[in-house]
Amino acid sequence: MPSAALGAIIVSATRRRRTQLAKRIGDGFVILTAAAAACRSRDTNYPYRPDSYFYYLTGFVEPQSALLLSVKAGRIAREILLCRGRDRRTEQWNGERLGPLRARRQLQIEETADIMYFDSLLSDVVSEHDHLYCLPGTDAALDAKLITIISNRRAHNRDSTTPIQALCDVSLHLDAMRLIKDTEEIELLRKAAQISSDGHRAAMRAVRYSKNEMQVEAALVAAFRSAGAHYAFEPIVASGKNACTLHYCANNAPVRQRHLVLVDAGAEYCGYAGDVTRTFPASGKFTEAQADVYDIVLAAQKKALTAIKPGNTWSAIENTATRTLAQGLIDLGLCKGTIKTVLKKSNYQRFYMHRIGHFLGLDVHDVGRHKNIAGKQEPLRAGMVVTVEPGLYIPDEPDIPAPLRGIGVRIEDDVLVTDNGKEVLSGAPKTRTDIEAWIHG
Ligand SMILES: [Mn+2]
Repeated sequence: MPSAALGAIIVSATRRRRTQLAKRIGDGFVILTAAAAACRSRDTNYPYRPDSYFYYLTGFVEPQSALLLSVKAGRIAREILLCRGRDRRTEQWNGERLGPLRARRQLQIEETADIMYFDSLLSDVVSEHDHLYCLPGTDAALDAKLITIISNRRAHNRDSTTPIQALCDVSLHLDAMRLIKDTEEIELLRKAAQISSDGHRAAMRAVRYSKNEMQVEAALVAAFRSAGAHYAFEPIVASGKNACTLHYCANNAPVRQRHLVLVDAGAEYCGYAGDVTRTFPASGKFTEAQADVYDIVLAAQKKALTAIKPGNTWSAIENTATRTLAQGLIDLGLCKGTIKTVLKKSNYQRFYMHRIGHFLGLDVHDVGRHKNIAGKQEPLRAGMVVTVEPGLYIPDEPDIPAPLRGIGVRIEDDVLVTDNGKEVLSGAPKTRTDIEAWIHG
């Protein structure tokens, strides 16, 4: 949860974003609902996480809430936040609610109301509009209500109201906004990346005394929690050949001295995600084979980072990293042929089978596309935040030279695209020398 001072900054940003959305839409009625609490088992829930779009526009973190915006001529004509009313008995069990009265002041929203009035306010405000903006398919109950409204309007159009002309996906506008991070978001992403990096430092320090992946994970998560963060996704703590399973998450295998440990984890701070990967030796010292593979991935990451600047495309970044990885695989004897044929035949894909990175923001795989609708590469623009994460995963298979079998290495950093180039937001030890020094520190 954001502190009071931080909350105020987030709130003023959300107010500005609602105004921006109104400008983009022109005329229409926007309906966004908070995510439902997710049941974990029987009567226990997962920790509550608001829907990213709803949070982006409200900064509000309670379930059973909704935002209604009536937009006319590019301005907000009416804005209403609906939330749970105060209830002493329920709050005694489940914690304090903000309630509509305080929400109005703290969230700087013109009107607030108890969520029990949702249906009546919805039909009230919707009657003034013929374009509806929502996230179809994310809230089945709301979808059903909107379809009823649409069919009722058509059936009763003898009076002055026109039928609903369009049910629009508001993500088209919100994704375009979320893709370019504003100042407040950049601050929070910077912090999320810093806490993520600190978690990795703690994990590296813990590895020498860890007999099992779970102990490394515990050190990582302790660092996140003590910095006021959660994890943005289930951490990957993969020792030995488990590192070759891209989304490994069992995190319960023994850590052996001869293993490399791959940790892919990110802190979530005030809703914003970090996503950092480091790979380090359990013994504190890379073997020769591990060092060879590691240095290839590191070189590929360096190349890709150099290519991060406005105007460059994802494929340009991908190509420079892939070329370095492919050349490395040839040098290791794992790919046969010239660099040209290895790239052309995609032979490297046996060892590198994912993409170079993704957008990062409120979601770890954040909104935004690598290509536009026409299939053309979208160039990077200042204000985007991306990950850069090449890797090599050498299977434990008979045709592979024994020392290389089961080595998995990925190196991932979080990067802000700036006007002149980039700013790397994450900063855990990355060269072999720095990693070994830190582990022994
Ligand atoms: Mn990632």
